[in-house]
Amino acid sequence: MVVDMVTVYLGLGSNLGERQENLDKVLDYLSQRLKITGVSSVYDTEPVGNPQQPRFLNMVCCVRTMLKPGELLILAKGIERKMGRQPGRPNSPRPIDIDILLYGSEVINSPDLVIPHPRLSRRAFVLVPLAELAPDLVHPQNNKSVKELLKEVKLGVQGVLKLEDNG
Ligand code: PH2
Ligand code: MG
Ligand code: MG
Repeated sequence: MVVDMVTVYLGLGSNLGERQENLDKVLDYLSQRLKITGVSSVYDTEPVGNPQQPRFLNMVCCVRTMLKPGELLILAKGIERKMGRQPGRPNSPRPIDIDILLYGSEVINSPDLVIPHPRLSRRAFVLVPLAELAPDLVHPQNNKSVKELLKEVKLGVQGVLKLEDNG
């Protein structure tokens, strides 16, 4: 039997409560439903968009799954809710945000799900950790590698600080 496993990159962010604990917890929840094959370092990052909110911890993880994009979105939203995120408050601080960055090389434009993540190419807090896991991965729409995309934003990068490995 051919099993349709897809490689997916998820962006994780937290800027409310115990941020590191929130990231640990979300990885635990995700591992109950998906095979996690890679995790980046954790970065302390300046909030983008609404500067009046607390700093984020951001990281990226790579998973392998048979879930379809819509099923994965439902799983992600369910975990966000379980971890106390209030829906419908787009730019407010959140214990956890799970973004589907890339789903294989699929391009999806539906009202509730856009993949690749539309702001992926200009967000250093996504590209820096993503480049740790997959520097040569090619963006299916602009055909640039993660490494190239990172170089483009790097000139203007501020406030993406790698947390020291204290384990
Ligand atoms: N997420 C946002 C908006 N701004 N800024 C940082 N540094 N990290 C995030 O995860 C983030 C953000 C919307 O989801
Ligand atoms: Mg987000
Ligand atoms: Mg989100």
